[in-house]
Amino acid sequence: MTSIGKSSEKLFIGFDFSTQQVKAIAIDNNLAVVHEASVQFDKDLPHYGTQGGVHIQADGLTITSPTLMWVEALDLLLSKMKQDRFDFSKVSSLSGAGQQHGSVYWNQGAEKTLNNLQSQVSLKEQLKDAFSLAHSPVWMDSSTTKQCQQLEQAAGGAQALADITGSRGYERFTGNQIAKVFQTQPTIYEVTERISLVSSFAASLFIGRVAPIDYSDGSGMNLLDINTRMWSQKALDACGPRLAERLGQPVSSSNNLGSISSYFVDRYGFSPDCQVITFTGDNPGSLAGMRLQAGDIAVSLGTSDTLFLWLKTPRPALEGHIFCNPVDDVAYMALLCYKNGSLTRERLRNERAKGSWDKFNQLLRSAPPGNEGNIGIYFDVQEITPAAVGVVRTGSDGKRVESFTDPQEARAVIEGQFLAKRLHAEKLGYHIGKDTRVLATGGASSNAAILQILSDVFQAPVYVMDVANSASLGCAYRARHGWLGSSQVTFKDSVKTATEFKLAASPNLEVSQIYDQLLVRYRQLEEELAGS
Ligand code: ADP
Ligand code: XUL
Repeated sequence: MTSIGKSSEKLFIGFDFSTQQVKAIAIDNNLAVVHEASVQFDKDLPHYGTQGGVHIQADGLTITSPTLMWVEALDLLLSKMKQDRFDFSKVSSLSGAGQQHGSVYWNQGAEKTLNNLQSQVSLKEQLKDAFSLAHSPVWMDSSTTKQCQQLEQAAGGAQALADITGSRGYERFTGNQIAKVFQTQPTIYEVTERISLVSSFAASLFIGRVAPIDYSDGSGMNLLDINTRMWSQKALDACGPRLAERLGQPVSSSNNLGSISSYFVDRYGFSPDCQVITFTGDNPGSLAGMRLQAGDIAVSLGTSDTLFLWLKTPRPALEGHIFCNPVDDVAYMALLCYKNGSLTRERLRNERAKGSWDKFNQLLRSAPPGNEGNIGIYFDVQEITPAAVGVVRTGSDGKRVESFTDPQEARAVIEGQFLAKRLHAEKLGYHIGKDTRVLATGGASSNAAILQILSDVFQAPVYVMDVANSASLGCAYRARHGWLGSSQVTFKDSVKTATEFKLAASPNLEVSQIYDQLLVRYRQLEEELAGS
């Protein structure tokens, strides 16, 4: 076997500590992927007994992952790469992402242990006493409703908290999780020397000291003031005493944290000059992987539908999240999640088109854009954006109707889903401009008829991209950008040579007014459903 990487080549690695696995993607200086590796928690580390990487406690609300599992996974991942003859000595820099919101509680003395890592002994062995809480709360946890209410109250209400931190109080957001630890396990809180996010925890392993939290992932905590990019004292005080010192100062997501710890040099053959660039959240990492630019919108049409927006001037709302932008320190990004995505589309396809996407697309094409004024909302399960459930249909006169014909129903579900995306994007401050590009990914992005409707509703061209592993790829890009020097070159320029996206649909400009009008009516209908 030959080793991976030409002798003169510079390599950059992006890691992703996600819910079910740890992944690594290495790229060369031309941004081409040269190596990929992963460790699946359930399969490769079965002794932790996780399912989907997590433990669900008896209350059904508390969801955690063993912190030491992530530590062991990193050594295993790097050993696998070493076995594959990946040449670590060529890595100029690395960065990474973590699942958002999850938190790690470092025990007293942990920083000292991190500083003195011995390369002959595994990380797991050396860090077995490093965590004051053995089980890290993760993003799936929803056990902190009380703490969310307390925090919103302290901030002056849900909207006031959103205005400061970018989001109203959310159970999975880290400030509320920390408040729960302080309230229910005060002795653990007391002995906790530092608190990290999953992202900054992973970076800490690489640099051998507790790494700072970055602005972008830090925005998923309900603690960072996204306007000043500093912790909000009001929010800190509501969550736990002397919290600022436990969190440390937040930093720009492109900060260079310095050289890799000698543990990795001696054990895996990294160069002592390998630089570690600040880690961030997986969604911010994906924004970098998709190379989103000002004005772009990324739509992932998967099991659930997700939207990322690049925003210059955000307007925090009660739905959706505003984060500081991971690749531009004066910009923002928004994240919107919709639970009723592909599964709802599939239900309608099964009911109206005998389970065939081809037949479903014929139905879509046989009803005109705007569906002659027929609108439907199909929230089969409790929706996140907005919090509502149920199915409603109205005809062109605005009156409720019980049913639609097959073509009307097919078009109503797709137009309704895209009108909802445009509505909530605009509520968060998004404006469709002449340079707007919609970047579509996920299972349904292979469907040309669906993408045409997306393009018509947003009145913007739709491009498709294969973004499997966008978070780790994005962090490999970020590693290279940080290494080039974020003050020397913009992120956008640093990824210019990456493969172009494919144009999949262009907007029919004649239908722009139809959708402007439909959007007003859709908004009314959604407000009625959410208020009922
Ligand atoms: P996940 O979010 O779980 O990673 P994917 O992005 O792979 O999921 O999307 C899976 C979904 O893609 C399926 O639920 C399926 O309904 C949808 N899908 C696959 N092919 C098509 C198609 N041709 N048209 C519309 N939807 C499709
Ligand atoms: C985002 C969120 C999830 C996690 C999953 O707010 O909770 O997307 O980041 O990894």
